[in-house]
Amino acid sequence: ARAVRPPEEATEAERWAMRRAIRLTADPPRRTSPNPYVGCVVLDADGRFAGEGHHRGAGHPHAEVEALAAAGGRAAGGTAVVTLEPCAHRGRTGPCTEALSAAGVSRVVFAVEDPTRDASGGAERLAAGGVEVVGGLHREEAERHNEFWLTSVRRERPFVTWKFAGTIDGRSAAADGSSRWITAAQARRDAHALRAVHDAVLVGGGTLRADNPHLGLRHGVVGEPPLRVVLDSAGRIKPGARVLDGSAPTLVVVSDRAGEPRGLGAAAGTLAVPSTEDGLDLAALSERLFARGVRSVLLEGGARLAAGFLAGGLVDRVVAYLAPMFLGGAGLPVVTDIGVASMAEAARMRVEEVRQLGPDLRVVMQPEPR
Ligand code: AOF
Ligand code: ZN
Repeated sequence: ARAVRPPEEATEAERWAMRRAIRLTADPPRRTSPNPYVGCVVLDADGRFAGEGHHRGAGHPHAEVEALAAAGGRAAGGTAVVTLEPCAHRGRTGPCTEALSAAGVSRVVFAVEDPTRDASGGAERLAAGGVEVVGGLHREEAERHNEFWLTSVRRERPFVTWKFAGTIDGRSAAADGSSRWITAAQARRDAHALRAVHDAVLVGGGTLRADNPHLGLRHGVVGEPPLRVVLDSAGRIKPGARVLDGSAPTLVVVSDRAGEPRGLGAAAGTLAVPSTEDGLDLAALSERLFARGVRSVLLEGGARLAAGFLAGGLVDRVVAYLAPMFLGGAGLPVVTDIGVASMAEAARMRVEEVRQLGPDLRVVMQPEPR
């Protein structure tokens, strides 16, 4: 097969089309999981705009098919510019390589290689069929727009964002347990909005019992509510728990050694995962959530669950809301023991962004590879 050409070979019109295709995947924001965000722009044989489309979610046509339909006969001899390598497989819908060939497209420009086992290989297939293929155009920007999906498919577990609110000395509550409020309204609203962009929200058993959280969308945040996942290794959740109100799907995670929790009715599904001496096996939990189509998880607490994810190398991003106050060593830590005894073992982060929200700081970090 002929090689895929480098991004330098893309024309000005194709660069413009790729920026537009990437924008199609972002505006308006919506959840497509377990599928990726994909946008496609078709240019005619003279390099003029002929049609565009984006993917609306699992079971819906792929972006290429939408864009080809919009372009109609003008696709023949033209170029398809797409944010993800066209698929070569028959999944819920047919292979886009075939749809592109059938439409008579003579050139395909894509941004990011498809990382899935099932669908990859489209670029080689198209090139072998005599279509000119350019890969890697605006790769970084396209990666950013599909970060959750690409990362999760590559790691075969969901992208995990750990969010916490704490004092500048890393405390999430005072010695007496009081924690209202550490951060001010603006930070709390911002934190809340993170729920709308993740597939699932996860809390541990301690938080479930202590806070009885609802985990839904409030504060005027619009969107599809995320799956509420609560850890309840011993199966002790109370039927009156607020996560069981039926307003959004809920999954109760139990140890495969414990019995099924009773009295949940239709309000929640259950997922049994293996446990270790430290509690539920979080790597196994992550894999199982991925298998159920969850591509991103917002980890909301508590300190022990965060420690498990952090120590297990299962955190992909940290969003810390830090209040300018001290609670001192008697306060409760935002994260419990992560097995670090020396500086050499510290869980180091790279700062991606720092912002002030009202009186508080918002620091976004990514773990350094260990
Ligand atoms: C999409 N939308 O626009 C493109 C995708 O189950 P299926 O048939 O929808 O196939 C999903 C896979 O197809 C997906 O994981 C990705 O590898 C590939 N391309 N998927 O959902 C699209 N172009
Ligand atoms: Zn496809």
